[in-house]
Amino acid sequence: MNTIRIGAVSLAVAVLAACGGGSGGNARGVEVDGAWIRASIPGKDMTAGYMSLRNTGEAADELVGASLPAGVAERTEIHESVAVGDGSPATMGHGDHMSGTNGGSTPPVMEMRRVSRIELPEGKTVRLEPGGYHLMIFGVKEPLEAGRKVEVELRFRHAGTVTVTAEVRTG
Ligand SMILES: [Cu+2]
Repeated sequence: MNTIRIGAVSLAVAVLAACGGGSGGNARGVEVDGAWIRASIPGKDMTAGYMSLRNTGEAADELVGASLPAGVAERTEIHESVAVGDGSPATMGHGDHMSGTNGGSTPPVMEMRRVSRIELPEGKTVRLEPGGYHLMIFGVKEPLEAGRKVEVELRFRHAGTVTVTAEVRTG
């Protein structure tokens, strides 16, 4: 009997410790800072969102999804911008016989791709910023003007759903 009681007590302590983690208050283990959305240009219904994510928990987590209120935008994806085509013949756009002495100095082209998640190692800060990871926001219903505040719902594999307020800025 005694051993069972001890087991139950230490389990309770472990649960308390896990819940007491994120002192920032708005996330169990993930703190979100500096969220902003780029003001959209009239006639374009696409824009991007940025922020920094700090995993204050004791284990790795992942950002797996995000969304804006349905009245603001239709769909939000997680994207990554990457430099591609650095000197590869395919990007030259003419002929397929390279002399081989060119040195391959084609400037890299920035391209973005959808990713299913962003890994958040414990104790680390991962930034969503121009030229890197970002939230791609599609189907913006009306132009998002600077100064406006938009609620962004973030879904983490372990920390669950966290809602933050992002400010719309021009850059
Ligand atoms: Cu994108």
